[in-house]
Amino acid sequence: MHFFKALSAVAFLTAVNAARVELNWDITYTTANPDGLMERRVIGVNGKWPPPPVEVTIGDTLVINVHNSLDQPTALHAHGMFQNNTGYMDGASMVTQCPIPPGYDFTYEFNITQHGSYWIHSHFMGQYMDGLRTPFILHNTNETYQYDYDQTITLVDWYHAESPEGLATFLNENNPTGAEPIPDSGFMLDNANASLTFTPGKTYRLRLINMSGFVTYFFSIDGHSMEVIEVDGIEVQRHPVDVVNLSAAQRVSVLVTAQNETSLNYYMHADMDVDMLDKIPPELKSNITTPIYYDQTHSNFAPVQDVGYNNTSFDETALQPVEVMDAVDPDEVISLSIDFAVTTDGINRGMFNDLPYLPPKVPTINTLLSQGQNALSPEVYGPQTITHIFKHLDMIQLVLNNKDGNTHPFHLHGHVFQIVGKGDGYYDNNSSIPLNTTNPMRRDTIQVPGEGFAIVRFRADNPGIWFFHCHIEWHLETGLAATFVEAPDVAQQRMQIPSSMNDMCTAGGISATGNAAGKEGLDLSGAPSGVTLIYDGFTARGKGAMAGCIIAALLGIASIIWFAHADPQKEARAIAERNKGQ
Ligand SMILES: *[C@@H]1O[C@H](CO)[C@@H](O)[C@H](O)[C@H]1NC(C)=O
Ligand SMILES: *[C@@H]1O[C@H](CO)[C@@H](O)[C@H](O)[C@H]1NC(C)=O
Ligand SMILES: *[C@@H]1O[C@H](CO)[C@@H](O)[C@H](O)[C@H]1NC(C)=O
Ligand SMILES: *[C@@H]1O[C@H](CO)[C@@H](O)[C@H](O)[C@H]1NC(C)=O
Ligand SMILES: *[C@@H]1O[C@H](CO)[C@@H](O)[C@H](O)[C@H]1NC(C)=O
Ligand SMILES: *[C@@H]1O[C@H](CO)[C@@H](O)[C@H](O)[C@H]1NC(C)=O
Ligand SMILES: *[C@@H]1O[C@H](CO)[C@@H](O)[C@H](O)[C@H]1NC(C)=O
Ligand SMILES: *[C@@H]1O[C@H](CO)[C@@H](O)[C@H](O)[C@H]1NC(C)=O
Ligand SMILES: *[C@@H]1O[C@H](CO)[C@@H](O)[C@H](O)[C@H]1NC(C)=O
Ligand SMILES: *[C@@H]1O[C@H](CO)[C@@H](O)[C@H](O)[C@H]1NC(C)=O
Ligand SMILES: *[C@@H]1O[C@H](CO)[C@@H](O)[C@H](O)[C@H]1NC(C)=O
Ligand SMILES: *[C@@H]1O[C@H](CO)[C@@H](O)[C@H](O)[C@H]1NC(C)=O
Ligand SMILES: [Cu+2]
Repeated sequence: MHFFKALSAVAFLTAVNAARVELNWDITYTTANPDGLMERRVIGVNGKWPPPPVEVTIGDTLVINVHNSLDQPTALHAHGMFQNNTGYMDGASMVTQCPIPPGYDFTYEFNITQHGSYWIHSHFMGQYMDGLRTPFILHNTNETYQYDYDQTITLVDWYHAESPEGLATFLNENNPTGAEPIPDSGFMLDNANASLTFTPGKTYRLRLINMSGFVTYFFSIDGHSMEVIEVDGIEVQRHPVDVVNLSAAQRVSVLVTAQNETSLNYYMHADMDVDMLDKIPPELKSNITTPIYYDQTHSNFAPVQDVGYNNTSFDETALQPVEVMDAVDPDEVISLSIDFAVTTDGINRGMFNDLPYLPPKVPTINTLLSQGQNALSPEVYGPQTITHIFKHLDMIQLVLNNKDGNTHPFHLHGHVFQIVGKGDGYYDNNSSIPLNTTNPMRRDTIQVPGEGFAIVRFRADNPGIWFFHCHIEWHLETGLAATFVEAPDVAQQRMQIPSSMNDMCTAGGISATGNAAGKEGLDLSGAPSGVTLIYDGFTARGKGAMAGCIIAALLGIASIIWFAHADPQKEARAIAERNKGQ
C-alpha cells in the first residue's frame, strides 16, 4: 500500500511538471564582432548570434525543429546526453545521422533524464568553432545544493578565419608537423566586454562551460574562494579549489559566496594554456579578464592575483560523486594508444593504435540497424572506423596511453565513465600502479596527460553507436576517433530509425542502408580506407598508388564527419542547387 502510494506520487509529479519544450531553430549566417577586433561571418540561430541558451528540467521532452539555412550541411549534438533508446538523436554526423542538407528541415526530439551543465554544438566538421554552440542547462526538480543565483559562464576560443579555411591549411601536406591554427582571441560570456554583477552576501552557482575548439583554460576569481559541486553533470561533494582547469567540452559548477561589502570590485580570470600553441603570436591576449562588479559607480578593483595560470593544484581525481558508485572489475579491456604521424595521404593525423578514423559512406547507426546478423561483426562497419563491439551490460575498461607530448581531452558519447587511473608514463599489463575503485570520479570528457595515461570504465548498458574522440576539433578532423558499437543485438530489437532520418539521407545523396561501403553484406570494397602509417618497407609502386588518395584526401576524406571523397563546399553547393530546383 505504502509502496503503491509512493509510486503514484511520483507519477503525479511527473505529469504536473513534465513539459514539452519546443524550439524553432533556423540555422543562419549572421555577423558578429565579439572580441572587438574583427567583424566576421558567424553561424547563429534565427538571425542572431550567440544562439539562445537552452534550459529544461529533468522529465521534460526537448524538441528542436531545425531548418538549415546555411549553404553547407549541419548536425546538432547535445553533449553529454545518454540518449538512452534515442541514439539516432545524438547528432554526430555520419555516426548517428546523415548531416542535415542545406535548405532541409529536421526535428531533434528526446527525453531529458539527466541534470547538470551541458552544451549543444554542431557535430559537423569544425562548424561549432564558427559560432554554432550554446549552453544547455538541465535543472533538477530538487537541486542538491542551495544557492541564490544560477549563472552560466561560457569560455570560448575565437578565430577570425572560418573553420573550413582553418581546416584547409591544417589538413594539408604543407603542414607536416600538424601545427593547429592559433586562436585570435578568447572571451567569457560571449563578449570581450562582458561583466557580472554580484550582490553582497549572496551565493552564486557559476556553471563554467568550456565551448572551445582548441585551448584549455585555467579559471580563477581574485579574492573569492570556490567550491566545486558538479563536473560534467555529475554532482560531487563540496570541494574547495583556487583554480579550475577546463579543457574543451568540460563543465564544472562552483559555488561562490559574494563578499559582504561593495568597496571593491574583482576580476575573474581564464588563462589559456599556451603550452598547447605551437607559437604564441605577440598580439594574442591569452589571459582573459572579466570584471565582477559589486558597485559599478567606482573602479576600485582588488589587487590582481590571477593564481590560475599553469597552476597544478586542480586534481579531479580527488572529487567524490554524491551518488556513490564503486568500480567493479572489467569484463573487457580495450587498449588505445594515442599518437600523431604523417600518413600515406601526406597529412599529419591523430590516431588510435596507429590507424586514423575515416568516416563511412553510410552512418554507422544505419549500418547497425539495416545489416541484420552482419551488424554483429566489426567488418561491416568498415576498415577505418576503428570499431569496437561491446556485449550488452559488460563492464568496459579503456586504457588510454598518450604517446603525444600534449594533453588531449577525450569525450565518450552516451555515457559517463569512472576515472580509475591517471598519471604520467605509459600503462601496460605489467604496471603495478594501483587503480582507484572507491567511488572514483565520473565524467564524460577527460584530459589525458601528454606522455601519460588514463584508465576509465563504463557499463555497456546503452545499446547503440557511441563516438569516442578527441574534443580538440582540429584533432577530431584528422581522425583521432573511434566507434563503439554497443550491444548491437539489443539495439536492433529496441531501436528504429525514424523515417524522416532516412529521407534526410536520401535528400543529401547518402544511402540510409548498407555497410560502410554502401553495399549489402560483407563486400566492403569502396569503403573509405588506405590512409595508414608510412612503413619503411613501402614499395615505390605502393606509394604511387597512394597519390590518388592524397589529392582526394585534402579536404573531403580527411574530414571525419563528412562522407568519403566529397568536397564539402562543392557538395554543399550541389545540394543547394538541387534543393533550389525542388
Ligand atoms: C569594448 O568596449 C570598447 C570601449 O568602449 C570598444 O572600443 C570595443 O569595441 C568593445 N568591444 C566589444 C567586443 O564590443
Ligand atoms: C519519452 O518518454 C515517454 C514516456 O516514457 C515515451 O512515451 C516517449 O516515447 C519518450 N520519447 C522519446 C523521444 O524517447
Ligand atoms: C530536497 O532535497 C533536500 C536535500 O536533499 C531535502 O532536505 C528536501 O526535503 C528535498 N525537498 C523535496 C521537495 O523533495
Ligand atoms: C577550454 O578547453 C581548451 C581545449 O582543451 C583549453 O585550451 C582552454 O584552456 C580551456 N578553457 C578553460 C577556461 O579552461
Ligand atoms: C559575511 O558576513 C557573514 C556574517 O557576518 C559571515 O559569516 C561571512 O563569512 C561573511 N562573508 C564573507 C565572504 O566575508
Ligand atoms: C598571463 O598571466 C600569467 C600569470 O599572471 C603571467 O605569468 C603571463 O605572463 C600572462 N600572459 C600574458 C600573455 O599576459
Ligand atoms: C607550465 O609548467 C610546466 C611544468 O612546470 C612548464 O614546463 C611549462 O613551461 C609551463 N608553461 C608556461 C607557459 O609557463
Ligand atoms: C596555485 O594556486 C595556489 C593557490 O592560490 C598557490 O598557492 C600556488 O602557489 C599556485 N601554484 C602555482 C604553480 O602557480
Ligand atoms: C590542471 O593543469 C595543471 C597544469 O597544467 C596540471 O598539472 C593538472 O594535472 C591539471 N588538472 C587536471 C585535472 O587536468
Ligand atoms: C594487455 O592484455 C590484454 C589481454 O590479455 C591484451 O589484449 C592487451 O593488448 C594487453 N595490453 C598491452 C598494452 O600489452
Ligand atoms: C579515489 O577516488 C575518490 C573519489 O574521487 C577519492 O576521494 C580518493 O582519494 C581516490 N583514492 C585514490 C587512492 O586515488
Ligand atoms: C539505459 O536505460 C536502461 C533501462 O532501460 C538502464 O538500465 C541503463 O542504465 C541506462 N543507461 C544509461 C547510460 O543511461
Ligand atoms: Cu587532441
